[in-house]
Amino acid sequence: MVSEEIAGLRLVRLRRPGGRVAVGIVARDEVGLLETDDMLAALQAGQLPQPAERVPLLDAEVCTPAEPWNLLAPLTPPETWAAGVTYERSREARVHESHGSADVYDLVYAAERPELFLKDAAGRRMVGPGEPIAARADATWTVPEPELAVVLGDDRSPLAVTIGNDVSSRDIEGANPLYLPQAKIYAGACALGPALLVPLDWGLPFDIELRILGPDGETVFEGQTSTASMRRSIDELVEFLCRDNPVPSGTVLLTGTGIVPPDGVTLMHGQTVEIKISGIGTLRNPVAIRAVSQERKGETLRA
Ligand code: DO4
Ligand code: MG
Repeated sequence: MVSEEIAGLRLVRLRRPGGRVAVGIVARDEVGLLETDDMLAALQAGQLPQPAERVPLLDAEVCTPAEPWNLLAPLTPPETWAAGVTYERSREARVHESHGSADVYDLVYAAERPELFLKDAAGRRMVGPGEPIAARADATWTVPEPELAVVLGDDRSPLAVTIGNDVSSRDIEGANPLYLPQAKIYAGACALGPALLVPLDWGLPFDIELRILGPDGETVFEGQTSTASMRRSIDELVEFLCRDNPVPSGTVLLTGTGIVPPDGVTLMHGQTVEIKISGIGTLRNPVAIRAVSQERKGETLRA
């Protein structure tokens, strides 16, 4: 896919071992650190100050900083919501995984009211760049969902975009649409990052690419789409989300997937998921399988 680079301000959050967290402005292959660790405050400030310190980027696409700095998720949203069935490809996949028994997906695709669900709160189930996303121990079919994610400000207007991975258990969701929260909400089911982009032109479509890589770096699946194929606008999704709903500042809204891997593909231990969105960068996460002890008392993540 030929990606048109989307211009705008690109921001990341870095941490130094031992504590200091700083918001930084990405400029080519370095990050200019600001005095603040508060991404939301930086986004809402009218004008940003000159960076006080510069950190080289070893890889500007995935935003890997030089040591001793580490990349963090760009923010910890108080709430993360997601829209569903906003692309024709997602509508087809839902009808297929439910063995054609549920027409709710056809109906919601064409309806005035979108599907919206709560994906996470306070970052409890969210990971940042480089951290493991997870498949549930009781799921047999887990897929990544690469989605444009929108950060909302005080007045609930879109402040910035980032990349979101709405990792989902298709077998659980396909068994019964009422199982959707269990298919979508569990530890490691959401990834955000690597950067936030404040686009100069909010009207331009974003190209989205997904790659699932095997343990030796081989491509297991790759696909592309564009937000130009999305049936609904960002403004429409935000308006529905905020209707009679006290959505807090810093909330993130994932806007739905337009890329669905074929039936044989399920996320497995040792794989890596890469999602690239033009202008934002590439979000890369290894896959872990959640291992539950026989008594289901304790659980651990194998990454
Ligand atoms: O209806 C199920 C959710 C679909 C979804 O998450 C998506 O389309 O991205
Ligand atoms: Mg989704």
